[in-house]
Amino acid sequence: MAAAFPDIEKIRFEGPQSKNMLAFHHYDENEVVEGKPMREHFRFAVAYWHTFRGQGADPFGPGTMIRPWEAAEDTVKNAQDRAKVAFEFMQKLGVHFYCFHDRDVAPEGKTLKESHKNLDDVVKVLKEEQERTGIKLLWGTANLFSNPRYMHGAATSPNADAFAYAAAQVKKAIEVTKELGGVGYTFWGGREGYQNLWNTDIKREFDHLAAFMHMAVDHAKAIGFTGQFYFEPKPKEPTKHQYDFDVANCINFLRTYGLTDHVKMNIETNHATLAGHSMQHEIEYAGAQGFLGSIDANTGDALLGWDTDQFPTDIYLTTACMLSILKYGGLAPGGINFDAKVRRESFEPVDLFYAHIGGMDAFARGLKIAAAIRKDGILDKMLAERYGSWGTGIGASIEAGKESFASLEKYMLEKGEAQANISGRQELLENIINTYI
Ligand code: XLS
Ligand code: NI
Ligand code: NI
Repeated sequence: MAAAFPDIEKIRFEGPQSKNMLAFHHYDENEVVEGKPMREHFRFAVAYWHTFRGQGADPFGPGTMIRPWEAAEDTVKNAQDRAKVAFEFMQKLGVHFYCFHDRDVAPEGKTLKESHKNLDDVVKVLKEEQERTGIKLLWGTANLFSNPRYMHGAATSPNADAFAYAAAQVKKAIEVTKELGGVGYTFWGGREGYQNLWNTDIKREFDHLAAFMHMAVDHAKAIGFTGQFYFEPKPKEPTKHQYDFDVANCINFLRTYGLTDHVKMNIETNHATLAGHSMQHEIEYAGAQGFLGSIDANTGDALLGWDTDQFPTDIYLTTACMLSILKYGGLAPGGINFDAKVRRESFEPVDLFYAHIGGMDAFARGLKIAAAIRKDGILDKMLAERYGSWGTGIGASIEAGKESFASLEKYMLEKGEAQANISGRQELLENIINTYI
């Protein structure tokens, strides 16, 4: 097979001064930050579905992408060739992980049996390519939303056969993820949600989703798959209410149904903003509760209200992400998957490189800025001051569990008034962050 990107050399780190836009200006995978090389901080992954299956179609028109390696028909042979293109791309880019849905990598057959066989035939090539390049699978997943059989959902479908079909598909997807040495497996709700409460038995659907996830955990155990399971929150789209709404909602679901030992969060930026949160909020929420797993890095558009899945280039965003990720001890075995697509108007193969390079550089800058802020300890110092009243006296005594309403009433009756508050200094803090950016 001829090279798919013949004019593109391996993307190298050339430093901030370089004018070469097919080079990294900030991402130097070997640069050590807080005791770890950048490549280990990020564990960047390419999303197979957007980068190798995205056609650029939108509700107003068909695809625009020029992809010379795509044949007219979606055959297994074409899928195998495409897999080689994907590894050429990832190797040239210098990314060490990828993520896929079963139906991204291999065409769906006429029967389940044929689909399984198609998948196996492509997985063979993926495995060879992984061995050839050392690139690994960050997580696998199953597409339980494209086929019309899943129009009402998969695990939460009112049609029990749709549930059964989805189970068969996820069983196989976990098996091939294991076969490929995948370090994780993700559940994103697809069409698990509702369009209308008049036709929906919500309690029954929650129970079914939980039963489905328990079956996945049981099957992983049965076959010896030890990768991390992730649950990916998204509040809406395609349904008007997705059951995996946001991190808080997902954790509540996992707790209710006894799944907390097996599943962590895979948090996506554009999903956070659709839920009315910031990405920083979602990472903090998951981190504080011990559920920070992996990241789907992208960004929305402030003027568009849907999941536009753009590549992240905003240094404020990546700084906030990296501050929180460092705070909670990093992502591994998770990573940063670019669940992002080039714009419909950016239709040439080289745009795939520009897009990923930009995202990787934006995260590298975010990491360096976050590390500098942490090194100076300015946020820690201001937090320590703000919560100073908890360090000694009555605060320390409350935190130690030694006080009650009665003892606190006695304390306040004697003291008469609470000590004066100190300023929140929000503007100062925002100015300080700007001095680092
Ligand atoms: C869609 C989701 C999807 C998951 C994987 O909005 O982000 O891409 O990451 O199924
Ligand atoms: Ni995603
Ligand atoms: Ni998304």
